[in-house]
Amino acid sequence: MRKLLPIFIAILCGLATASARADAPQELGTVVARLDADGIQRAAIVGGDYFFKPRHLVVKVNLPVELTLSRETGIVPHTLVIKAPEAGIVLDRVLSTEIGKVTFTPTATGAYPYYCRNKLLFFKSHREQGMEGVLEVVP
Ligand SMILES: [Cu+2]
Repeated sequence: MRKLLPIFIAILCGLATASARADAPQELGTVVARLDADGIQRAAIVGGDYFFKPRHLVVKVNLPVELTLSRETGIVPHTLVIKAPEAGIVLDRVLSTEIGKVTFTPTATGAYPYYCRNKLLFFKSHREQGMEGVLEVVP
């Protein structure tokens, strides 16, 4: 499996690029961050009622990541939280319809959840309603 992972990622990358090009509204399952010539990995996460696109984002360890964050239009406020200090990633951002950027450098491989921490009194949390994804840090 470990040897097949790069091939698997390459295929997923191709699929993600293809669907992004088509600008299709369907949910993107897995996205591999694009490694730009300046050595920065770039990807976008969009939040909506009640989901994140993508649900699975793959980045490489020890290379800076620049995430573009936004949310779809609507009245429900959303956030993006990642609590992985063991990997050098601690984020807590309110998502806006205007694009915001965050940067970090993941320092440990693993799978770290990202989620929306919002919850309206008596209702299920947004996380429980589906606003959860996985940031996977790979070698
Ligand atoms: Cu939310």
